Amino acid sequence: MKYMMKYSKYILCFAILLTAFYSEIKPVSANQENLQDIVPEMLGYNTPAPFEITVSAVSKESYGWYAFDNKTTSGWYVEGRPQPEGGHFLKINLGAVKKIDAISLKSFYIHSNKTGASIKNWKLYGSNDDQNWELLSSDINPPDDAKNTYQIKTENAYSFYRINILDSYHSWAPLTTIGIGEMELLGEVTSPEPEPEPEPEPTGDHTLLVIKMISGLEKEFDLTSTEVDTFIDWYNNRADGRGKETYMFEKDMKGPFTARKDYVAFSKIQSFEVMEYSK
Ligand SMILES: [Ca+2]
Repeated sequence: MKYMMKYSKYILCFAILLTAFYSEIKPVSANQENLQDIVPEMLGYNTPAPFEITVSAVSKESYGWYAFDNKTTSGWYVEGRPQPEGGHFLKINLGAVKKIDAISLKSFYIHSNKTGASIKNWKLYGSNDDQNWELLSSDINPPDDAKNTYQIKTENAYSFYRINILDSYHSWAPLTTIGIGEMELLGEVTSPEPEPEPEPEPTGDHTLLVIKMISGLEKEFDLTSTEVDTFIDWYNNRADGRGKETYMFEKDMKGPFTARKDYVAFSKIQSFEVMEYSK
């Protein structure tokens, strides 16, 4: 009872400390520090899997996936084409439903002056069936080559995201010239759940030692392999004339006893057998 009182105090102290510690940790709302690009460096339209990129058109081998290849010198580019309804688009299938909190856009520079910026009006959509699309955000990208980030205000998560570029700073209606140098879909990256510790392999963990005495009596001991090794060492030493005549086994006790010891005399042992088993 005395010990219980003592430990209760420690448990109470620990609980208070734990409460104090956790009350300091507040849920963090999405901000740019813990947002990461959920699209990896793309090496092709569908490499790596399961990501898949499609575009409305391409000019001069400036492929759609160049907007996700992590290189600002390359980009998706459409030059002087008629504009389809809703504008030229770049679409990515993430292969899994993921919420995004922001996007970043970097213009693909057509010319080295500011009239060559390839993104002006844009609209971002999300979908889970590639048919029904929710408008998530739209804005005007400034005519510069900086990476601009835009917050997305939606609680919905999608597997398809599509950006339509409606205009650039380098278009002559009715033809449009548009492109994206780099684009990021930014979402909160949660660390994966830790893998549960594997169950220890039970094989060979426990060993049954059966000692046959000269009297015909058999004694069985449920031991760990280390305890069996200790016994065998004693037995071999004793056979060489070293060590004590008796070996003591400690047994787990049920009942009012504080300990139970079993003594086996070397000279009374006829043979013994060791059997490993799984629990
Ligand atoms: Ca690029």
